[in-house]
Amino acid sequence: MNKQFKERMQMLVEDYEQLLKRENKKLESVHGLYHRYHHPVLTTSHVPLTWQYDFNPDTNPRLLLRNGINSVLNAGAIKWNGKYLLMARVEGYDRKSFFGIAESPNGVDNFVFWDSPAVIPETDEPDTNIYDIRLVEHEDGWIYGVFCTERRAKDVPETDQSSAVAQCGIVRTRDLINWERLPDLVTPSPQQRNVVLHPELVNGKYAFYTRPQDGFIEAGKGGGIGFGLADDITHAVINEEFIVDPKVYHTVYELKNGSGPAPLRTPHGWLHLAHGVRNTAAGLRYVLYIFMTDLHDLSKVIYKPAGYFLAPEGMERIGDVSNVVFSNGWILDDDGSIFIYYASSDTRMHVATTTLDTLIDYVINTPADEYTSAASVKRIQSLVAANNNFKERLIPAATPGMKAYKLSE
Ligand code: M1P
Repeated sequence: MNKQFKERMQMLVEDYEQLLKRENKKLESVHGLYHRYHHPVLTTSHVPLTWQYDFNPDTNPRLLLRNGINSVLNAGAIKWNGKYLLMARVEGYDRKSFFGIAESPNGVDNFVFWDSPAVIPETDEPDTNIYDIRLVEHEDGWIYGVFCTERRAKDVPETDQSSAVAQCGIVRTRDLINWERLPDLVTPSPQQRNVVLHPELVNGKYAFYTRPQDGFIEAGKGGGIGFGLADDITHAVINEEFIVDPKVYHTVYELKNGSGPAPLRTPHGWLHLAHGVRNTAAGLRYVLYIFMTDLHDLSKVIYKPAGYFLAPEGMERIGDVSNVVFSNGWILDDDGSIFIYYASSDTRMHVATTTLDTLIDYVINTPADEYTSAASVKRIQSLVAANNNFKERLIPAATPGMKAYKLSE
């Protein structure tokens, strides 16, 4: 082993071990809805060195990187044997994504990847790329993973090397190690992304939230969150698909939207986390929003606060695909705590913590969108009027004329 090899190995191993031990600090929350954390929970630096380097001094005397990792993002999540597990989309320098499971004792730090990436069997039509898995413990006893499988579009000329078809792949497991691949979901739509399996049967059928789209990037006449039932999960076919949460002009989901993780059952309804996409002069902006559907009629949205719940902030705004937050995993703990796992700018994973009670309060009591500026002003006026009853608890802000108040001590 030469000196360069030895020094590089020591540096790599020391940095890696320090990172895995690093504590994550909960940040103050001004809005009270959730707490962000100081550090991302999973990054490319968390990926095992053994996936990236050949540690044989004979074949890699300079200890050069042999298999670079570009990003760690869009993780499914599950609590399993007392550990918080993220099944992350790990993307190599070669642009191919695969899934790696990392576990943490507390859900906010010390995430360590399992020894090897997950082996996902293929169907007769091999996947070119797989990503964005949603994990769900289903009432039928299996743990399912539904993910996006991407393949090159057929019948396109050789000059077109970017047209692709996205569909929903399905795997299931009992141990998160051995995965059984089922046939891809069949729906009436040309393409699907962001498909989520509902955790309970509906009239004995498997219920899916879908995201129909006409093209690979452009949602076209699709783009809302759809819903459909399949008789058999081993050959899942949705014959009738309809939109439960449409895209809407001049909202944060004007261009497209998609379900996040599987919804959570609450006494008031099913709690959903989703992403919405809008246009800006600087490109697309992805934010997270929350809504609730009826306990008995899953296709009926009963509460939907206006606007976003979580938007990219600070360093989250910068990355491979900037101005994006995306979530396909959350964990509800026995004590009512919720861990929301989200990726920023298609680059790294973060956690935000909150409670089920807080999210129920948020979804039920936050005003809904009324779609015009005038309606927004009216809403604020009635809030100001209602707050007049509590004026004695407020003092004017220091600058006269600034219509801002702060709570008195
Ligand atoms: O780049 C942002 C996201 O774009 C896609 O989401 P959607 O289909 O809603 O546009 C996904 O490819 C996702 O992985 C990615 O984070």
